[in-house]
Amino acid sequence: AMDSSSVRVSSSNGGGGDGEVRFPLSSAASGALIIQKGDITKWSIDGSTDAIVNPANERMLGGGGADGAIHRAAGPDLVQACLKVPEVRPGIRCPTGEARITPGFKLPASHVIHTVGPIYHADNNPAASLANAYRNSLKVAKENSIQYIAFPAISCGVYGYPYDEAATVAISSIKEFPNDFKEVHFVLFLPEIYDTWVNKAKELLKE
Ligand code: AR6
Repeated sequence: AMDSSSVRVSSSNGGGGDGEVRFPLSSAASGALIIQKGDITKWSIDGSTDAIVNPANERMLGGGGADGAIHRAAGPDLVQACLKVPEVRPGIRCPTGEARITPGFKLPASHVIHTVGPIYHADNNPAASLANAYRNSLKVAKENSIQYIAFPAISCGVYGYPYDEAATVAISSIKEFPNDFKEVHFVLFLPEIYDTWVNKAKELLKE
């Protein structure tokens, strides 16, 4: 992220995980998909305009899981910025499958893109909703000239999405944007999800 006050030693593995695998997103351009283990609240790319994606809920005022960790790390300015996002219906700032952007405040990343994945067992078409969450996050990033973006495994925690199905949707959705980003990262907390994502990327991003 933009940061003139300190020098960071590591650049692209702010998650601090041990595993990191890189896949090309297109044959022509330099875009890459990078899958790594770690904590998304620690992620940034030094000196760049970057964003982490927050797996939020429709109220968009914080919660548990990664959402809670992101709000704690960003500090109280984040919920204040979220409160300024207009409600589209009473109590709802970000309907399932949509995305909204705020600054990152105390996070190392300069922006947070809030999106809402489906509740797996409550959604009529969870695959479509999850694909929309990824696509709309990438669209919002593009509109804000963000070249580096990091996703967690949206809906794979509290929202109960099966890991293998989620990996298919996640990686297929990223593939729809082969030339728009320098790096799209997945920063994955759980080893089992990391392994699932790496295997799926090998399958779907084979040259
Ligand atoms: N960095 C990376 N991944 C993380 C982190 C972290 N710091 N913390 C958790 N994960 P979840 P959802 C992983 O439940 O399923 C919240 O209450 C976690 O292991 O955070 O989309 C919201 O307010 C899991 O694999 O998000 C919503 O109400 C993945 O992130 C609801 O949960 C997503 O798990 C959203 O549920």
